[in-house]
Amino acid sequence: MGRFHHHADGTAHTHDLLPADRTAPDSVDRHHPAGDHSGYETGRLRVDVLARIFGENDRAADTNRELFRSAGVKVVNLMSSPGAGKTALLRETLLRLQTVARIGVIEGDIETALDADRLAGLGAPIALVNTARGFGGECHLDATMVRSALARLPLDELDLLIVENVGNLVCPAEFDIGQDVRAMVFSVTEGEEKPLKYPVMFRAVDLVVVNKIDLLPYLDFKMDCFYVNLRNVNPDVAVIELSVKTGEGLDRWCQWLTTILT
Ligand SMILES: Nc1nc2c(ncn2[C@@H]2O[C@H](COP(=O)(O)OP(=O)(O)OP(=O)(O)O)[C@@H](O)[C@H]2O)c(=O)[nH]1
Ligand SMILES: [Mg+2]
Repeated sequence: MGRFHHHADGTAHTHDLLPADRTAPDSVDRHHPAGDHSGYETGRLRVDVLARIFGENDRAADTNRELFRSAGVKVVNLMSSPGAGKTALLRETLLRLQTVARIGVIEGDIETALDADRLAGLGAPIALVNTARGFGGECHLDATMVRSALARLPLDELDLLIVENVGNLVCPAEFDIGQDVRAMVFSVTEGEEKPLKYPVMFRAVDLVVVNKIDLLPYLDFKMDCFYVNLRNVNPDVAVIELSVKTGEGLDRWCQWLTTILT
């Protein structure tokens, strides 16, 4: 039987019992993914289960990649811990970039259409994936879940597809969804040590958006220390500091997105 995937809040998921495909980014040691899979049994069985899960996801991600390539759409996998500002950033992105590029969104959440609703009415097609509906309430999107949303998007008419992953600083980093680039939103309210504590995520991404800099005057957050920690786990990662609330730095984010299109 399956081993449970225990979360800090005491809930558990049967990660290894679900049929969905999963994979890890190249930078992740697949035999010892540093996600919170501590509930798995150790030893040979654990290795076999994870290898099967990630292998199946790899194949599904390759299928997605081919679909994206033939449709001529670039894909961003946008990740973060809950509440870092992914949806807020996406709202501003749609408002600013809809005239430049045809953007679609896959909105990933365990439950509710709350975030999808926040992005509605801005001219972009939105496909919601609730992992609690048919995907065991998983704490991340995997390639099969993303694939399930593609039929609800006019892929051929899009230039850019942004996938808002489930808010979680661990698991989403381990699953390839067939994206071109991975980006994460990091909020300064999370603390400067987070790259050291959650290295898999910070190592997996091409860009770190440092959000909520409007709050810096009210926090003890040490930006210098954050950069040291970040460079420690991912020396070459791009960084954009911004505030979705004030708009500061949003032009650099939009510029980064448009460079993906070329
Ligand atoms: N002060 C401040 N608040 C922000 C900023 N960006 C987002 N927020 C707030 O942070 C909260 C969470 O933002 P969301 O956009 O819902 O975050 P999320 O990453 O989409 O959250 P999940 O989808 O639940 O993982 C909201 O109350 C936003 O208004 C910012 O730049 N500054
Ligand atoms: Mg959100």
